[in-house]
Amino acid sequence: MFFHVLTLFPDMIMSGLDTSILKRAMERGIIRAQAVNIRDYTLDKHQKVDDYPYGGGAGMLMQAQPVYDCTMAVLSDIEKRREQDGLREAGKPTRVIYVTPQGKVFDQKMAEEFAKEEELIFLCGHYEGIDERVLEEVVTDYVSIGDYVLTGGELPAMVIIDAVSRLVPGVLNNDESAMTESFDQGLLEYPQYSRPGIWHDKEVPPILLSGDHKKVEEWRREQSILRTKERRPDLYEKWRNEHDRCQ
Ligand code: 6GU
Repeated sequence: MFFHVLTLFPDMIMSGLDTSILKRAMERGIIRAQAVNIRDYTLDKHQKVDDYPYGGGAGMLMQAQPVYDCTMAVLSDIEKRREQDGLREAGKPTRVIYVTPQGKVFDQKMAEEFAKEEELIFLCGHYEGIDERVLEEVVTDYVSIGDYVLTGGELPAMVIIDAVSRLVPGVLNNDESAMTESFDQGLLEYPQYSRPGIWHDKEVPPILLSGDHKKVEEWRREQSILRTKERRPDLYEKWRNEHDRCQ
């Protein structure tokens, strides 16, 4: 999986991805990432990439030209590389994801869809956004990470890259993969305990020490359901409808 992030703050992206599990995956060549500076594509003699919005209003807008040229350069690099690699996936359209609070809200299901791609392009906006005309021409997916406003698309792009990367085969080791269960069936993870058996007068639920694997599994499933009902009634309702059963 190769992530291309088009941004005015490339250092933010590269330093964000250069740690922990993603760093290990990049060193192993399982995932690749590059941050492309949109400013490198401006034709303005003062390197300007923004201007005032027509009609007035607060803030500045990113202009169409540098965003368009930057996107086209990355798309054509991808196509060239595919042709060199012996036409693998050649001609396949590459998704261009614009991260914006006006997008569809990102979830685990979307992460699974994105993980099927070989290359993903993220377009990060800043200021008050990007000229609508270039968005119409290059963007395939509008994606938000939740109903709040951030200063730019870099953190959302990194959030999505993290969630997608951990689904790419080989990125996680076995222990890490076990964590996948959280949203797997639309339920939250059950509570977990480690040593010591008693801490602050609190005992580990005795069933976990019983050695009865079937009972443990039943208990965990019950806890997942209870926890989802309590903490995320919206997810619980969805789970109940999808499983068409009562608890
Ligand atoms: Cl994707 N971008 C920005 N700028 N703010 C956000 C967001 C994205 N998702 C939630 N807030």
